[in-house]
Amino acid sequence: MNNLAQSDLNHNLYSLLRSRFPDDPKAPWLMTPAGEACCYGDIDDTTARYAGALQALGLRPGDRLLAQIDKSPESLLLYLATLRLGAIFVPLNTAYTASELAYFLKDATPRLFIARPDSAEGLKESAGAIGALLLTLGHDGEGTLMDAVKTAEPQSGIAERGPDDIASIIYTSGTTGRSKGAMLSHDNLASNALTLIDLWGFVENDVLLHALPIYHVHGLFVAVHCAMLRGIPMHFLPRFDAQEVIRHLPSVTVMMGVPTFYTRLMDTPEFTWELCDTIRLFISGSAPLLAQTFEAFFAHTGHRILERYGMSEANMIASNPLDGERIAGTVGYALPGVTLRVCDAEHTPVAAGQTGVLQMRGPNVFKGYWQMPEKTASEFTEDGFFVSGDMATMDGDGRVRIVGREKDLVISGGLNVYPKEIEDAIDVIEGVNESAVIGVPHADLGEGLVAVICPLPGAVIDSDSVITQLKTQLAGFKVPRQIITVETLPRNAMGKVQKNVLREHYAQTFST
Ligand code: MLC
Repeated sequence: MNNLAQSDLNHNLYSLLRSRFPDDPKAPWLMTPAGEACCYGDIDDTTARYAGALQALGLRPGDRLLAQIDKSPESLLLYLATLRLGAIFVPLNTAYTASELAYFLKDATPRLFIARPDSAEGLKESAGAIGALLLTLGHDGEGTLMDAVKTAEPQSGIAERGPDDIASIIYTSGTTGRSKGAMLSHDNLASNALTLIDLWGFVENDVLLHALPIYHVHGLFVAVHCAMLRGIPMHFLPRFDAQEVIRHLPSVTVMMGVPTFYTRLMDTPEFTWELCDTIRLFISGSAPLLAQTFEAFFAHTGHRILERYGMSEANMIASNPLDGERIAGTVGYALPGVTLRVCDAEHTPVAAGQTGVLQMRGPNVFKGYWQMPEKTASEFTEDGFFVSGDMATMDGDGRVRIVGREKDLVISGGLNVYPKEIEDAIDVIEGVNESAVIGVPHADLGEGLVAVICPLPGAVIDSDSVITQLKTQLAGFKVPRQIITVETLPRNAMGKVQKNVLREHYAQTFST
């Protein structure tokens, strides 16, 4: 196979994953809700066929493959085949609209763009404009990608990759409204997963319930890599659905989720203490787990949810302990091999218990933002720490508590939203003078988006029309759930909008 070779020194993550496949080829890997199973023994041959197709379509090591596809066994096999070829997997949230996608296509300049069959027609032009080849993959494995796989010559090698070669780019929203692609190397991903399987005590007879989306680090890297490095099966649900989760709970031992999963489960009458009999670990991350959710879940099930902390730029960073005390409102300790410090604005560590910005260094920390060297440089300190933008405290024994955000960011149902992007979209709507988008407490999503809009003199804002217009441009999770019209926005002496005043004022918006 061209440019592909096998070597013990190969840092290709696929090589590591394959080395951990169970000896029994019939060992189940993915189990679908329909009861179908994909086995570990089939992964290598299948990804060789996918890799053959991708290579025949022109994908080479270092090329980007952009994917906006539904969660399915085929989409996971596509990820593995892309790794195997040494190309860079760039997954995108399926909620992104065509206008959002146009940005990602232009920024990532992929060789191949894999889209869902029903959205492909509208994306042809954007793909063509940057010279990307557009193929389709549907949730049942249908589409032109599979047509290519069926006739492909298998490529059974594994591309030689070095430790710093990029395996995946994960787009994160940006404070300026422009999404940044966090470049994660093969070693970033491998080191993190190897740490986690020990830290969280994964054993051969574990079974993972996988209900997360696979376009973010939580579902794609943390969950999938942990399972595959221990060779355990995953119940692979297309999305979170409380009834489906409840149906599968008695046959699993570990579940990973965002806090919304846990609050929704508790709101479902069928979710009982007995249903959790086989579970050894519930893990939560991607958004703050409220102390009241932690306590209520313990009272409901006898389980103390293990809260951990991570971000796209560094995968998993800190975790409450498996065996020690899990304390609500804290994210535990730095992962082995990861150094954390809490610093002031001059990057000097503050005293234990004091608030500052959390900084991190370790094998998990990304290689920078795709094609943004200046942005990358500005987010690292001279001694190589990544400045997270999260405000934190650290106890004398190293236990970390996230207490706020330096950046103007909202986390809704485990998804990051930067208000600037939404404000930019609102401000160009007819009749709008200016706007401020905030996140306020929301029982289901943790934080819900509210847009506070100041109209031009004499103009009247129609909330429904604002929402309808925003939906044509922005993914649904970014569209405010409530629009409030005001005469003026509160400002400080410098003229800056006081979002803290707005957050306080509208804190009860979603309380019933
Ligand atoms: C969907 N909607 C949301 C939303 N998700 N609104 C706000 N916030 C969200 N997160 C909207 C849709 O636009 C739609 O609006 C309506 O809700 C129903 O859509 P749905 O697709 O049926 O939603 P649902 O299935 O209920 O999804 C909610 C959810 C999901 C919380 C289960 O968003 C989810 O799985 N979140 C997990 C995200 C995640 O994996 N994050 C990890 C990031 S990695 P309308 O108006 O059209 O009806 C990371 C690092 C780390 O942060 O540490 O892990």
